[in-house]
Amino acid sequence: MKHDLQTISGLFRIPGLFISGEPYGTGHINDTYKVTFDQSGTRVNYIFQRINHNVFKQPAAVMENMSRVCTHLGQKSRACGDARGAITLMTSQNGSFYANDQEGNFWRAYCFIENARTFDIIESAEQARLAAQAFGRFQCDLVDIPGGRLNDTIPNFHNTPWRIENLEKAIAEDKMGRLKEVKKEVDFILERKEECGILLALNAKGEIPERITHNDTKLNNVLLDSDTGKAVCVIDLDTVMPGLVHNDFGDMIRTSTSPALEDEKDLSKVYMQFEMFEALLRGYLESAASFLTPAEKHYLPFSGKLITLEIGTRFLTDYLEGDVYFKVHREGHNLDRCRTQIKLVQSIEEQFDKMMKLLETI
Ligand code: ADP
Ligand code: GN1
Ligand code: MG
Repeated sequence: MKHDLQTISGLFRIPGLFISGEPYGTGHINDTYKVTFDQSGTRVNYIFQRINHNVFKQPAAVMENMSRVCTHLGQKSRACGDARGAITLMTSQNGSFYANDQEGNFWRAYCFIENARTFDIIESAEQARLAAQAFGRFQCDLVDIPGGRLNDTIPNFHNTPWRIENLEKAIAEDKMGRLKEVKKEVDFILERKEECGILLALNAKGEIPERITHNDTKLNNVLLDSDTGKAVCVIDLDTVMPGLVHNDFGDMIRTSTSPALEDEKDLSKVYMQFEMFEALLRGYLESAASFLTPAEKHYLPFSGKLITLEIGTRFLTDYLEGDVYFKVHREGHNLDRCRTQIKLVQSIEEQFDKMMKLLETI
């Protein structure tokens, strides 16, 4: 194990005795562990996370957002009698919501939400509807969070033109000599460069508003009840910050419409299943339609293409830069991920007219 979880557990005000801890989940950025304590003979689980401070340069600002969001959502869900609807952060020995270890890492701990699980691949249209409804409710519930604008935990996180510029820099440097392998992927992305700034331009003109968004609405960032399949809680809150609703809806299309994993090597398995898109749209509008403007709604189908292209651009940039950002588990992992994103963009483009027609009928 990379980290001494027993020592880390001493940094938090958690009652009982540490029993064990194991790596948990499939995230690309932070280190996540499921940790078990003995509390008077009962085993109680927690999630411990080491915040990746190369990615989140100001962990304290992340935790300030997170505690505000968890407090607000916790109040709302408890008022509805729902004890599992929001993440509960544990307090550290110094009274804040994070703690530093001796190596200067930032740690946080939260209650483990039991009898719920995540999915890396969508299993049914109903699941897509419920996940999208949960992310829509998440945005809706944060509309009235008190205390002013949230911190930007990663500046330019969903600034797609800036992501393209970074790709262009990586191409110019070609640090690892990998450019020759990826000419096709580079061309595909750069041919679509002009479309990347559409939403930010509308935002700058005041035609699409800034809201509080999650910004990482991967299907595996919502816990679903193990028995009923209903959405229990939206998790992974590091990137909750001001943004466009399209960041969230786009990432739902990216991660919840294809019947394949993000790193699938057989690209014939990667495509947008229209019924999943339809379920996402219906589910999301069930909870978000009340606050969305017509312009925001109009660009929901486009957001799928934009965010998939954006994440594909980031995977390709990281491949060219030598895999310094996303965790990789095999040779060419980021390139495989980039290729699935490109395949998915193609599939979205092929079905785009149909997607727009569906939107008009809802
Ligand atoms: P990452 O940034 O690495 O994706 P997440 O916050 O999404 O980290 O957590 C990783 C995994 O841990 C999730 O996919 C989920 O399965 C599990 N998880 C996270 N928080 C909780 C929680 N409060 N209760 C139960 N499981 C959780
Ligand atoms: C990362 O941490 P995780 O795995 O939920 C990344 C997202 C990407 C995603 C691609 C902070 O999310 O932006 O869309 O990988 N998070 C960060 O799978 O960069
Ligand atoms: Mg996650």
